[in-house]
Amino acid sequence: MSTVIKCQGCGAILQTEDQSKVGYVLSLDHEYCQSCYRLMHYGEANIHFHPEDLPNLESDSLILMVSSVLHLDMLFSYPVYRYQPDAHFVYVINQIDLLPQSTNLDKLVEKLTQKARSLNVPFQDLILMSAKNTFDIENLKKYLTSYRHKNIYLLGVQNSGKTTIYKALTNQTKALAFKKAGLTQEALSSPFGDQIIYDMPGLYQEGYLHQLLPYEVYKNLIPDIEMKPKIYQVKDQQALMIEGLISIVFKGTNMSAVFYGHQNLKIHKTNAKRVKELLLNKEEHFKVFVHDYEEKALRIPKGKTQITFADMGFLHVIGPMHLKITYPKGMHLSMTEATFQ
Ligand SMILES: Nc1nc2c(ncn2[C@@H]2O[C@H](COP(=O)(O)OP(=O)(O)OP(=O)(O)O)[C@@H](O)[C@H]2O)c(=O)[nH]1
Ligand SMILES: [Mg+2]
Repeated sequence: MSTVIKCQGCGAILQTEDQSKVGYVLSLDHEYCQSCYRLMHYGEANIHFHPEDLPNLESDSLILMVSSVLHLDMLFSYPVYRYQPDAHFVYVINQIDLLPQSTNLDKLVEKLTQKARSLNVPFQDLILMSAKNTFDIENLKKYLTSYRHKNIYLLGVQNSGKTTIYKALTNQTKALAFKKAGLTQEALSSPFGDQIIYDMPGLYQEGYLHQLLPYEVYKNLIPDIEMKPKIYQVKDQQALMIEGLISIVFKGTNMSAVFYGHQNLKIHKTNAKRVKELLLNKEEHFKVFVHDYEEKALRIPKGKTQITFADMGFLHVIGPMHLKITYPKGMHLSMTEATFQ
């Protein structure tokens, strides 16, 4: 009988036959597959594989649906409870350390709970936490032991921090947690008291930065520390250019816009007339650019509106005003009420 050996970084089954497939190693006595090794030592990400099927989950289980605060607009879009109606679901909103410190977290919980109720999402609890905060991890440990389920699954979209939580809960040091989306390939598992915690491969979400840009580029665009507000006063027909990726043309009077994202993002104001030319000659002007763009015209109603740009960050604007946004073709963009003030 042949035994299955898994990569300790991503859970892929190790194999020596096909270099183009996941889990490839020169020799089966290696701890890490070649992709994990290259990611750890050279920061390179070659193979990009996205498991598409929902994994098999035991019925009498506790499922932690992990979401990053960057993905809040899509929070309830995976109806996992339809696939496994007997399980208990707890929503874990991770990476709250990315939100501005002034965020009213109680209000956020209230809003998300309301939304879940209006969508008839069955769940036991909704927890806000940061996997980087030891206090939050200790609280989560205590919380999990209050459940009697044998199996605890960490499930959720790619890059939401499942592996980071798994490592912190189980003191596993070898599993890899990086900004590379789709890193975990197969379930990793570890005992947790008399329970077992499973770190599952991330669910694939369309339109995020990893679909549009190489890892070496997008890892520098996804925020990793508190997103401090960048405030802009804009006049009619002025535009904000965000890296070489997004342009936002404003129409209205007395307008301001606040951008929340990676601290090193390059944002500058320009005239709407220059946007086309800048994007046409993007190679001369920007470090980051794509080749295909699409355009969206948005009518912003009275009050505060949040525009989410994939997993890059948020723009807050106060309507009424009109916006014309040019952005990479296929990038996820949504308009919602502000999830934080
Ligand atoms: N600031 C901050 N970063 C976090 C937190 N949790 C995870 N991260 C970072 O987010 C990135 C992705 O984390 P992972 O744990 O690999 O995410 P994942 O959900 O396992 O991703 P996949 O395996 O691709 O599905 C890593 O760079 C982590 O360091 C958090 O609470 N706060
Ligand atoms: Mg993972």
